[in-house]
Amino acid sequence: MTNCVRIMHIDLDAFFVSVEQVLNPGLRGKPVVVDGRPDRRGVVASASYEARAFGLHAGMPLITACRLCPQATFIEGSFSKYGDASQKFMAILADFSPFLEPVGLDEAYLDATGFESIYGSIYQMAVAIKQRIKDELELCASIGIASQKVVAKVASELSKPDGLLEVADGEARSFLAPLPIAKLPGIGSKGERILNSLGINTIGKLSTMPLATLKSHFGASGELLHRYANGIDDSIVKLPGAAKSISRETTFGKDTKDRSLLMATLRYLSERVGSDLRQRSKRTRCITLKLRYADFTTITRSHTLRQGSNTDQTIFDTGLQLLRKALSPEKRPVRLIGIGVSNLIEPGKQLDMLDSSTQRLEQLNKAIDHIRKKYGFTAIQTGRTRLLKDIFPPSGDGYTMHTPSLSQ
Ligand code: DCP
Ligand code: CA
Repeated sequence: MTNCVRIMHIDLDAFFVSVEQVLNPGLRGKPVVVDGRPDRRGVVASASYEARAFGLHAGMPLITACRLCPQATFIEGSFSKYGDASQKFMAILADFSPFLEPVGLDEAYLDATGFESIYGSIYQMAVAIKQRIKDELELCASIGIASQKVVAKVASELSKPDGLLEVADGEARSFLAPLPIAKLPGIGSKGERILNSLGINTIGKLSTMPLATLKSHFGASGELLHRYANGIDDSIVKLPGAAKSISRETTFGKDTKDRSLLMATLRYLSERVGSDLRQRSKRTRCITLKLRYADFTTITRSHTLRQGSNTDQTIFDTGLQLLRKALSPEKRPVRLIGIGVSNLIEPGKQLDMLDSSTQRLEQLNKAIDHIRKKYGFTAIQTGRTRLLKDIFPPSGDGYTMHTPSLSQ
């Protein structure tokens, strides 16, 4: 048997509601709603499938939910319980494969490539995972299996609730083709409207749209949509937490003395590092700039922060100070620039000590991460990185640089 890539996407059904139903079995099989997070009062966070039959869904104003389904039980969320359940869920998955990428609380990707020999088949492995989650947590998980992360995600979603759906290697495109475009990650309600107005309502139709047309409507993320619609996604299952440091660097096509280009590149690389740092839920205490001059001499300069930080702004501002100091007055041309963070710490209790402007900055960074995750990295650009648009071609999820900035 050939060992093609097999990725699972595992997602718990009606997560918050199901945890409440485990704690209060009287609520099982009934329409139940958990209220929104503290920062999003007044909306449905999670609705049981019985409540969904009445049209209720996450994000719906509670007032509407009450009107559509007055007999539902409305519960105020208790977030520590969901955190506990999430930890147990991830621990079960980690027993099956160490190649695990948690996404949020109730979702994860698992690289199961080569595990056929242990479980008979990947499908059987998924059956075993679902069974353990049911036995130990009394929760239902839906699982999609495919050769690409994006297809596995679509499959798990489609299989809900309590589902299991495998898309054979090589079948991704034909599996996606008949589905409505809204099923494709990356297409929000606005994207759906635009595509519908162009007469595109299935992923199959989307897959045959000329790339140029997609790019004219969606910018750089048009390329990502094109790839997804065609079942192409070579992103790997990323293990979190393992890194002791995170860095990004790039070599310029032509050695440069141009300070604005150096600054713009530094900003972009800082944003890449910042986003990775936040994804790993870490803060940094040490920021390091790396420069290689045209004659290949390489220098690194570091700065230790008094307080841990995870914002793009701190990484960039510190990097910029180091850059200003490092650039020699006679201006030697630069061949490579890089920025890294180390001395990584868990956020812990430090958050309480942050002043309100830092907290606001962290919120902003999180919001940007969210949009970028949905629409691609270049969907949001700072004033500085826009300069890069003229120099590097934006690809689906960032700028294509001569040296992919992927050093961890
Ligand atoms: N969540 C939230 N606000 C939202 C969406 C979700 O607070 N707008 C929370 C509550 C969910 C949990 O995140 O229980 C997981 O989100 P999902 O989108 O996976 O939704 P569910 O798990 O509730 O349902 P599904 O069965 O569709 O996965
Ligand atoms: Ca879920």
